[in-house]
This record gives sequence, C-alpha cells and structure tokens, in this order.
Amino acid sequence: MSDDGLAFLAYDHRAMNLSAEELEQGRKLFAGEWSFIAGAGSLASLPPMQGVEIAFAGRSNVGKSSLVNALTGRRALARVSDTPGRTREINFFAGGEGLVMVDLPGYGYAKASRERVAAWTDLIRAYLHGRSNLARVFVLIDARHGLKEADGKILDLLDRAAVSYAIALTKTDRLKPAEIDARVAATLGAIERRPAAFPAVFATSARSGAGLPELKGAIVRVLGERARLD
Ligand SMILES: Nc1nc2c(ncn2[C@@H]2O[C@H](COP(=O)(O)OP(=O)(O)O)[C@@H](O)[C@H]2O)c(=O)[nH]1
Ligand SMILES: [Mg+2]
Repeated sequence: MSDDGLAFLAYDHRAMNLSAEELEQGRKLFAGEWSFIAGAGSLASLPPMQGVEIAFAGRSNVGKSSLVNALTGRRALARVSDTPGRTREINFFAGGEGLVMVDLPGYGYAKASRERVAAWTDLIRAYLHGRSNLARVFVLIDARHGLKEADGKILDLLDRAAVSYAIALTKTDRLKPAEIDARVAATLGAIERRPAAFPAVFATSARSGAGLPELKGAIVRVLGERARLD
C-alpha cells in the first residue's frame, strides 16, 4: 500500500480527522460574538442550563483562561493571571449556535487550604454530575509537565461521572516539535484505558495559536453531535 493509503487509514489523534469544512465552521463560530454570562462560586449560583456547554478544566496556571481568550480572539474575555489560584468561580461565556464555554477554577494549587480544596471539589463534582447540557470537557495539561497526580484525580472524577473528555496540551510554544510528539504519545498512552476519555490529544498554544483550529473544529463537531441527539 502506498504512503497515501496508510495516511488515509490512520486516525489523527491531534486533529480527529477533521474535515476542511469542520475546520472552517470552527473558525467562523469562534470569530463571532462572545459574551460573559455568569461567574458561579456555588452550586446555587450556577446559571440556568442553556445551549451546549464545553468546559475547560486543569491545574491552576495551566493556561485555561488564556486558551478561552485565544479561541475567541479576545484579549480579556477571561481573566489571565500570573498568580496561581486566582479564579475561584466557574465562568460561563456564550457564543453563537448555542455554544457556551465554561472556564472551571483550577485545581492542584499548592498553597490552597484544605477547606478550599474541599469546596472546589464539591462544586466541580456537583457541576459535572448535574449538567446534562455539558457535552465535553477539555482537560488542559501543561505540555512541559505532562499528566500529574492531581490531573489523574480529575480524570477519575470525569470517568465516574461519565462525562466525555479530551486532553489539550497547553504552552507547546515552550517545546521543540519532537518533545511535543513525545508528550502527545505519552499522554495518549496514559488515557488509553480510561472509559470516558476521547482518543485525542490537542497540542495547543494560546501564545502561538498552534492547535487552535483543530480545537475549534472539534468543538463544532461536538455541537453537531449534540444537535443530532436532541
Ligand atoms: N508560554 C506560554 N505561556 C502561557 C500560555 N498560555 C498561558 N500562559 C501563561 O501561563 C500563566 C497562566 O495563565 P492563565 O490563563 O491565567 O492560567 P489558568 O490559571 O489556567 O487560567 C500566565 O502567565 C500566562 O501568560 C501559552 O500558550 N504559552
Ligand atoms: Mg484562569
């Protein structure tokens, strides 16, 4: 078989074999208007469920807010901070086609008190279990560091809640291409047997824009899948 034939058969874990059309739909969707809907610090203050939610989870400082800003092309839709542990609320942002992006508060912040960690865990667990319009969680992992113990815990939580998730590596601008390849391969291996994990690892950088078209296309695909189910 020719190389072309093999390439055709291979599943591209970094781009989920997205078509040119899906990539273009993703570009258009994210080029549209985005607005902040709500910040919720407790279960009682969660906004009503509307549209299709896509959430971003990850350790504090992994680059969640930066990714939301880069995806929407807005510099300060979500607040970016050099100080870990700053975002304590679940922030909701509405875009076109009923898409809502959710910036979850970060975990694994070393200086957080035990009570704060418990409050965080309760809020996130309640959100993940009770949100029927939550279609996909992207778990962000710093490309330089890979999966850590705290990340394993959130993956366990997602597996148990049966919330489908995929991994997005962040800050790939800090690595050489071969290092990114190795990190993608290691991460795919680590999630292989996890029941709710999507076999995809997006290699992104909010700074360089790498991997953002693929992430946008993947989100458009999730929206389409949800629309067909409803
Ligand atoms: N080099 C690099 N730094 C980034 C990138 N994304 C975020 N950062 C930096 O990482 C820090 C934390 O970012 P932030 O988005 O607030 O992380 P969050 O706590 O997960 O929301 C900030 O200093 C950002 O400037 C990226 O793609 N590349
Ligand atoms: Mg943040």
